[in-house]
Amino acid sequence: MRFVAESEHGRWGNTKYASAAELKLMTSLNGPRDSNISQLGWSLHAVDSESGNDSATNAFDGNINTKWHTPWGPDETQHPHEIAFDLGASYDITELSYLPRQDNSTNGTIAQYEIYVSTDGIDWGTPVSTGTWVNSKSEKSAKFDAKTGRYIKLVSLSEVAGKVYASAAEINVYGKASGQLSVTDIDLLGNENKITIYPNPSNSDFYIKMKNFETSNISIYDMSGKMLNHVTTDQEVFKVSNESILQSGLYIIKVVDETRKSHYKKLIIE
Ligand SMILES: [Ca+2]
Repeated sequence: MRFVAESEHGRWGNTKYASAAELKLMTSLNGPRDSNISQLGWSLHAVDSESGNDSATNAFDGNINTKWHTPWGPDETQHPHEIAFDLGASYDITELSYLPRQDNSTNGTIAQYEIYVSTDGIDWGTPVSTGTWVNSKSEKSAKFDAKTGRYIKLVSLSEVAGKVYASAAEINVYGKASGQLSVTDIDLLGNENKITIYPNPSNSDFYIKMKNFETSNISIYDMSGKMLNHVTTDQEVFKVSNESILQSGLYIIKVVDETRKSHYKKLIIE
C-alpha cells in the first residue's frame, strides 16, 4: 500500500510539507460504493445559514453549477456551518460525497468536517465520520460503518483558506440498496391514479403516463427495494425499453413530480 500526499493546505497556502500523526487502515470501509440514494426523494431538513441565490437546496439539485453558500458581507455567519437532509425514508447509510463549488473561487470549500446520521432528525448522537478534506475541486468522500437513519447532517468546522464561509455544489449519500424502499412506500401502493402503466402486465417495452406533471423523476425498484434504473423526463408519456432492465417478476415504479410528491405503481413483467 502506498499513501501519496499531493498537496498541503491551510490558511497560509500550499507549502512543500506533508505530515501525519496517525495512519490507520480501515479495511471494512474499502469495499465498493453502495447505491446512490437518489436526491429526488430528499428534502432540506435544516441549514444554519444560506444566501439568496445560493440556497441550501442547490446542494442536492443534481446540477454541479449551482451551489449552497453561506452569506457574506454584513450578513456573514461563523463556523460551524451545517446542512441536514431528510432522505425521505430510512437507509443503512455508509457514505457521503461532497463536490466543492466548480467555479474559480474556493470560498466556502469545506476542510474540517463532521457527518451525523439520525433516525428522527433530532437526536444526532456522535459523528459517523470526521476528518479534513483536501483543497481541490474534485469530489471528496467520507465512508463510514453503516448507520441506519433517515436524516444526515454535514457540519463544516473550517474552510480551506480559513474563511468564515461554507459552500457545496453537490452532496450525495450512499447506502444499502435494501433500504431504498421503506414499508411506508409499500403502504402507498394502493389507490394511486396519477400515474398509469401500460401494458401491465408487460412482456416487453412499457409506457408510464403521468397526469399533469411538469417533470417526472422515474425510478424502478425490484422487490428487494433495490433501485434498478432512474430517469428524469418532462414527457407526459415515457417509454421504458425493457431489453436489459427487467426479468420476469414484480417491480415498483416510483415517480416523483416537480413538487417532490412521490407516486407509486406496481408493474408485472411476464
Ligand atoms: Ca448543485
